Amino acid sequence: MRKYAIFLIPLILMSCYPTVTITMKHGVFHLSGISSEYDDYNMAAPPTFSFGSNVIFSTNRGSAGDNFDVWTGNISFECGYSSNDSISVNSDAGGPYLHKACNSDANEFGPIVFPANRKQDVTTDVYLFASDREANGKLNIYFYDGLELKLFGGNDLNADDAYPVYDYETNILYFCSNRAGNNVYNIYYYENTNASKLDFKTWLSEPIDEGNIKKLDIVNSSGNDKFPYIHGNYMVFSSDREGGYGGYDIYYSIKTATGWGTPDNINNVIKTHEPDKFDRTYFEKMNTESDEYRPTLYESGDKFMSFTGNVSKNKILIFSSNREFLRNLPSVSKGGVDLFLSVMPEGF
Ligand SMILES: [Ca+2]
Ligand SMILES: [Ca+2]
Ligand SMILES: [Ca+2]
Repeated sequence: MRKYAIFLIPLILMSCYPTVTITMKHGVFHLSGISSEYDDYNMAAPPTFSFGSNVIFSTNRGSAGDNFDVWTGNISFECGYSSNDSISVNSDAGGPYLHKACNSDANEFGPIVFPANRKQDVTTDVYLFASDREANGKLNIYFYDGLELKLFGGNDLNADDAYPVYDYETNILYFCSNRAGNNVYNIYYYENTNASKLDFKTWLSEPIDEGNIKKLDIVNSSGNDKFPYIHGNYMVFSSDREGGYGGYDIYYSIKTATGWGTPDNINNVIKTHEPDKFDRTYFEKMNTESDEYRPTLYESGDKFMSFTGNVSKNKILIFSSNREFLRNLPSVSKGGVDLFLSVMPEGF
């Protein structure tokens, strides 16, 4: 089948070709181009997912498995010429994230960018990640403010803190930590009550009264609750709590006027929203008996995608998993933990 790279679509539309409506079925795509035989985790992309998006992720491929670094890469969508063609997803690894202050001989996990344009007082992008480079081997959250690397002021230096994400609507920073003991992770939040007064980067780095960092009890369980990520009124995270499909599963919570709702296993979304439109030729459940880690959620669509029918109604979720066999797919895992992309069903 003849395929056209997605960036050609606007040119096609401007010519005498008929309008193309891309039907983006929900399903799970193995990001085989960017995954490696080593472990590939923690991908993050800009909030709105374009036809082609630059991404950052964490991988230990650069040291043949010795330690994790932040790498760059990209993802692009490709569709067929007619509306009946399904979409495919291409991905490529770039290389180690170039700013030397970020990567070290220790581990770097959970990179995320707080883009400058999301908040008035952030004039440059802020890069965050977690690293265990201190002598005691504990994970702490670091950020690079465009000039230098700084420690997040809310780190507990004697515990593991990682996976920060900022909700721009409510000015709340979420992250996970095992500071409560027993080596179990919970999700915490820290409200920015100085959002209108204090420079964002100053706020991130200033020391925090530990009492201002609170557990988000509605989403936490007696198991590990990790990798919070906010998109609009959705929080997605992973947990190894009782009642899942095995190991870590992805859960979601929806925010209403009364706060975050009780989380649900994300496999239930499929049953709820679109039971008849399963395409088993390439669909695979998001949560499996293997582990599903660090989900991140995006709008699919930019100015080019918005006119293409139901594509703009979908959200895109990226996660990583150590599943070995990709059911109903021609490929198998590259090895270790690999990266996956899921197009969420309409209505999610
Ligand atoms: Ca490293
Ligand atoms: Ca699982
Ligand atoms: Ca891998």
